Amino acid sequence: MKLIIFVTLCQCLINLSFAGDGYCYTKWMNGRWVSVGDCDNPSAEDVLKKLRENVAKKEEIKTWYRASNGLYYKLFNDPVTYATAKSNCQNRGGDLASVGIRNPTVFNGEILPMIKSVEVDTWIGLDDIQQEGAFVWADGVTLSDQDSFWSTDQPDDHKNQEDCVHLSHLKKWKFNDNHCSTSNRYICEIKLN
Ligand SMILES: [Ca+2]
Ligand SMILES: [Ca+2]
Ligand SMILES: [Ca+2]
Repeated sequence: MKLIIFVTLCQCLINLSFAGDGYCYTKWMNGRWVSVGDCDNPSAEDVLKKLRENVAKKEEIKTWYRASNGLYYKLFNDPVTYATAKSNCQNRGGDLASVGIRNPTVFNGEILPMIKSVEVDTWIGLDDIQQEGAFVWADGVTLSDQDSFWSTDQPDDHKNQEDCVHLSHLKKWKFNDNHCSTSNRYICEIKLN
């Protein structure tokens, strides 16, 4: 009897694992092991895996260019739509570049030399998707006249279809609004804590 209680106790301890807000454990029922308790939440193993992934992501960001404003930048050369560019940056923990673009020192001295290496248009984090004519930076700041570097006659919302902003290589890297579905390369910006 004592032996049975001991074995059962050991099995419980072995199978008991902390998961989310509660406990998830396996129990021998009707001839098979079944999961009992709070088993919907991620296991401790999953949480650890996620933590390791985050550390690896952070290490990767540290290989990016660190600008004088303390933020990290990387230019991605695969041509994608504005939405894809944005989500690719967000998946890495940042967004399309905004803070550094409206900082003349960082923009002219650090970002432009990076972008000028190849003459291709580049998405930045600026659009008027939410409200026509009201341009908002990726970090939520409203575009002001002070940080507007539009090329001549832009933004023109050509055919009422241009809501996403890129740096135009044909227009001396000034801003141009374009179709968001156009494929351009893009520059991400990330703040590491
Ligand atoms: Ca529009
Ligand atoms: Ca527009
Ligand atoms: Ca335009």
